[in-house]
Amino acid sequence: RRTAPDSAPESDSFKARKFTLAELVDATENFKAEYFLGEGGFGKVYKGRLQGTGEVVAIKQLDRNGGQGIREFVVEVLTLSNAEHPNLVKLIGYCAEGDQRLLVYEYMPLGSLEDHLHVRRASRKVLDWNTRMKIVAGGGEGVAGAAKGLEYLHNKMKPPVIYRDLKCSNILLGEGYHAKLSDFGLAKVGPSGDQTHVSTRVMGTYGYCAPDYALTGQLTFKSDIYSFGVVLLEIVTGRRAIDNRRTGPEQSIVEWAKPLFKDRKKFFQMADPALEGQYPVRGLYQALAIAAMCIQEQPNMRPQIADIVNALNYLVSQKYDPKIHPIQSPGSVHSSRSLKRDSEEKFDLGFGNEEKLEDLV
Ligand code: ACK
Repeated sequence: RRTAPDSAPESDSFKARKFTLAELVDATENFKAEYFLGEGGFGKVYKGRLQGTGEVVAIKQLDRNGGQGIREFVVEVLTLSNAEHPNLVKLIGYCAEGDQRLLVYEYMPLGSLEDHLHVRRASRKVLDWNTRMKIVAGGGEGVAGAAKGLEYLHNKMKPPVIYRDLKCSNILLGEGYHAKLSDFGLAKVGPSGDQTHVSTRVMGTYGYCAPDYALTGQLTFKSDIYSFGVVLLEIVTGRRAIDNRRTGPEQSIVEWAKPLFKDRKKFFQMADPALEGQYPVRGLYQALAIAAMCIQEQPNMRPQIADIVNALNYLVSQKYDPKIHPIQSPGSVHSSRSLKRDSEEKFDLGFGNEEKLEDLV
């Protein structure tokens, strides 16, 4: 079930192009309001069309708020110039003129996963189960998902990279919901030699940040795995990582999920109501099992990304098919014998158990 590793490119095989400010002003008709796509952590993003090639791109104009923005700019150019993978947003080029810092990326026509999951639009259908799994895990015809992008950063890049800011708003979607990771301003080169962590100032996004990293500032690959677990939980449940419209422990998706993970009869309560029961039961269990392992408090209990990719490859093969999967509702499902057998044999999700991911699928 393991897919062939896709090797990292030679470091000089991909070079970001240097743009002049005039070229990017041209491409966006002087950053015209109608081309504004949105505002990310580090600046405003515009859609543009490059003169000459006609290529449609996304142009991020970094905030000019002192040194931090510049550092992120350099990290992003260096990280992405050295990376090339179908699940990482391609950096086409950059511009550093006067105090202006801009990054030019491939344009991702469907926008962010955050927007698809959490913003209802009349013009758009709710993401169905199969599409959600494709985004996270990939699906058929060599289309890999967000997890593969993380695997590339952790296991294929030389030196390996900790992403540090994995969240739904940084997962962008191309045609056919092909998912790519974006925004590498916080990325860090991973520990080398015998080191298990790099010590840094704690940065990232509240709600996605691993508790061990938040507490100690010790950043490990397992910090990204925790964030991945939060993203997977959001995808399955439709809840936000932090939801300020709720009160108490329900505000945090992790605090809400932990007690539910202890009782498998409650798993059905966790499926996004917007799915209207249209998901394969085993798929729901497996996705939640993976998420539960990723968000464990102890970093060394969290799985490695390669194991997650393996488990997800299997999960994505369990497509939802309305002809063979009845629509689920909490009441109807508990009486299903086959489900009981599946769940009791394979999914004992007591929090902190030491089952390997392979055993779960
Ligand atoms: O959710 P969105 O539509 O997708 O709004 C945000 C906004 O810019 C701030 O990050 C969008 N965005 C960022 N990078 C790209 C890109 N490469 N292609 C298309 N949209 C992008 C993101």
